[in-house]
Amino acid sequence: MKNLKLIFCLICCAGVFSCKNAPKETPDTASGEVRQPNIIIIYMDDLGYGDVSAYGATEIETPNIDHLVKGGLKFTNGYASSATCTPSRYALLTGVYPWRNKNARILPGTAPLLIDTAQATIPKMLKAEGYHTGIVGKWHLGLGRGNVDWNTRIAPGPNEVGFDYSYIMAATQDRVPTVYIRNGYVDNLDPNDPIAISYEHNFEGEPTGKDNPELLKMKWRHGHNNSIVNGIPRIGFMKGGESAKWVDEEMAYRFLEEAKNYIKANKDQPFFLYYAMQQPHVPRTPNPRFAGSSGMGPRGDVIIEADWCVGELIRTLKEEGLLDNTLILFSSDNGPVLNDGYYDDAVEKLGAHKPAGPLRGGKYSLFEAGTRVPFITFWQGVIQPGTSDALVSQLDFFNSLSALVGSDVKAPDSQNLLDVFLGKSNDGRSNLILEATSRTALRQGDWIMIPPYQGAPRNEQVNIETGNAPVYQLYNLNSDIGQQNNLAETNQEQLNEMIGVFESIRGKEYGNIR
Ligand code: NG6
Ligand code: CA
Repeated sequence: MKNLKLIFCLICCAGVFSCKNAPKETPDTASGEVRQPNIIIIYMDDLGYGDVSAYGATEIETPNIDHLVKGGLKFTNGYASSATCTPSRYALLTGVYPWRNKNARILPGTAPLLIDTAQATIPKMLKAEGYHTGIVGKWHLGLGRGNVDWNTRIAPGPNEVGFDYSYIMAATQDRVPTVYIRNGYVDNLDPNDPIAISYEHNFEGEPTGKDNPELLKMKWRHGHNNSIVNGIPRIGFMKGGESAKWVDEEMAYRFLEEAKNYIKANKDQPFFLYYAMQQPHVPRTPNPRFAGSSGMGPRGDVIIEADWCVGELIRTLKEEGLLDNTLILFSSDNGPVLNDGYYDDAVEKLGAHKPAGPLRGGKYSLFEAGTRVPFITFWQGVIQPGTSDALVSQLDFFNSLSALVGSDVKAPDSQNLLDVFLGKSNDGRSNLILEATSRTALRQGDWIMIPPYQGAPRNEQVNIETGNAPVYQLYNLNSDIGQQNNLAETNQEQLNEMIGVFESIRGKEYGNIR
């Protein structure tokens, strides 16, 4: 019966009926051939709105991501929920605004699991509809319940919130533990060389980036001066686990290989793959094959490397005969940053490239470049290629995918925009709360309202404008995408309306300085 429901849903989604009205149970149509579409989320780390040639980059070529754009839908108003990683990933998987969870902020590698194991998640919802579910890549949503023993099964983690299969890095490439974890177990761990991790203190005799600059092949600029792994200084201290440590320059291949294997192993059943790539987050460590390929230094090189990985993934789907039956959602967890803690020529070799495109700000910022990111939907033969300016958020993946597969499970802050994602409607969200380092703003229609916030207007470490100002900011993004003209004073009516909407969603206690 499940198959039949999905056949019906597929017909719906091809435009015959509205999926929203799809009955939970539908009569047997005897065909039984069409099956649930596979779903792949390709999620980049810190890829900016302007980092993709199909989004206007002229100094870097991303032919494979462009292929998704050319054959799919390019969203120009697609948002991550937050300008940093953990909150965006939390929102993506749960359909809950990250500011509802006070712990949804950049997590250390030792943080406990952020998602409640009783909470609804996309993989759980899909699993209940017959999907096999897998994650390959960056997790950064915490593991265990505190005081994790990295030498036994690490739980709860991805497998406890809905993933049948997981092959992850715990936090970020610049944070310990620098090991891969498969279904809760550190891969290639030698039990005679157990792992110990601390974010408070070093382990006796272990070199650090701060004290042993002679051991470094990459120099730290701010933060990142604790344990050294592969000549790269990290955030946090680690001892042991030598045989399990990743080789940074091989990471892209490792994750790609895992993603391909996952697809091949699960091709005979509907699957959901969350392919969370590590590029172009720091430390930027292109495989030698890609080193120097962009002429822009390691940041450009790893974007080209990531683009190649996307191409390989598409090729695998094609070879396995799955491309016509796979919905691909492509996006990034937050906007771009150049200096994020290492000297790696990202600024020096940037040339004319504009990682944020025409947008103001970047990672960590409440201005547009913090959260407006490349956002593409691709489903060969189902989605008609085009561009959509509908307002959409990664939050909306949950309810849209739920509608796609005919599930009753919904997430509170997610909207069913399936028709928008499939290009059958341009009717996106009417509004969206955006978050950046615990501050929030309201996007509504063409407008963005940023309430007054204390704090520096520029984050000097990363050289990015924060969005903080002592006054309300109101911009019309249709006529002023670069947020240069604050209309708060001249358009009081619009401002007041937006403050009202903002406070009705956020409440009055949202940390502003009025
Ligand atoms: C910051 C790190 C930055 C990066 C970020 C997380 C310092 C000084 N900066 O604290 O390098 O790791 O956290 O990035 O340590 S994110 O994309 O995972 O949110
Ligand atoms: Ca990120």
